[in-house]
Amino acid sequence: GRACSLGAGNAELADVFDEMAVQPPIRGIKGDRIRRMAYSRAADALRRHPAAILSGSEAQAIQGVGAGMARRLDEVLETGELKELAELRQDPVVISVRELRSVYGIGPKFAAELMEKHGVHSLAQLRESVEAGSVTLSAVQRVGLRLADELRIRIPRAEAQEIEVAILHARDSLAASVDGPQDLVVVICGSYRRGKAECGDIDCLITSDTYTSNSAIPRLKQATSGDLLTRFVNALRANSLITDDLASGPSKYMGVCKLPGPGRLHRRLDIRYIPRDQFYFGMLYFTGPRSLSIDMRLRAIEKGMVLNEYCLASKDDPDDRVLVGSERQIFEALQVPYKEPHER
Ligand code: DCP
Ligand code: MG
Ligand code: MN
Repeated sequence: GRACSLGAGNAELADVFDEMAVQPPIRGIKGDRIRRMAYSRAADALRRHPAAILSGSEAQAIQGVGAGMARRLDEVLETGELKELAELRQDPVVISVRELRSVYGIGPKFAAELMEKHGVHSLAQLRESVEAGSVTLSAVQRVGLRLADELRIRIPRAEAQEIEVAILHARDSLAASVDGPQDLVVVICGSYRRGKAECGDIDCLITSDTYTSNSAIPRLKQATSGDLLTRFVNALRANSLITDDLASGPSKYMGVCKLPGPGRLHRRLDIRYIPRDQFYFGMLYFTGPRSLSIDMRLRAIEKGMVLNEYCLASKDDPDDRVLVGSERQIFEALQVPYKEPHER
């Protein structure tokens, strides 16, 4: 519970909403995405707000905070907690859904089906049912279930650094191979780049000079990514770093890695292959945190532009892009003081 309602800062209030946003749905999954977004938006708005929020009505004046959220804020400010959240934390259905959904590949629908049709409420029961043959999982869900307990453990920074070294080593061995790419740039972003002491996963961005887009709408007109991502993933596999694949596409790979040797845990690895001309926009976005991206997008809108993970462009002419050779130049273009990754 919360110690003192009067001491509740905006960040603490935002934490309550963030926790609500990650609660699994209880009354069906319809409209759940909207509910989650409302909580996340409110949390982001509170975090960004420069002055301490002392009442719901005060908060409602901020964009992103509606009447429902204002009422909840009043409750937290007055009682020190949100009853809904306290109840959700103890709700057995919610606890079961959360446990089942902690498996990579199990979404809200399947979790509900497991509970209602198969009476499966925990990972132990899920393992039994799979063993007995009454529940069938996809290959990805089987990986998720097998590694569920390991994958929820966060990665200490020292280990993330070792993984980075191993990934860069694989990059170098790929470069040294026959027709190996000499220009493959590899940067670990996410919480790791922000200097956090622990990371949830490894977010790896790669680019090469041979991969560029010439449109502001890369999803529509993307230069062919070639097979460099596949070759890079194969190199990581050849270096015994990747143990399992979860999902992949032409510019995105999701899988599991583990450092060689005894006593190591499986870790989630995301790789994104980004066109060279979009790389710094991708770096900014995938370094996060999300709140910084939101701030900078709002700043771009104020200047009649659009910022996303691909580019900074004129609102009226998406082909009128700002070309940058560093993240710093994105900050400069928006006249926002530069922040080093560890300050973000
Ligand atoms: N990101 C975002 N919006 C999302 C998801 C991600 O802006 N809905 C960006 C910001 C994140 C980055 O991508 O910092 C990487 O996503 P992660 O989920 O891996 O988040 P972090 O690396 O920041 O945290 P963690 O340590 O939990 O992995
Ligand atoms: Mg991450
Ligand atoms: Mn990630």
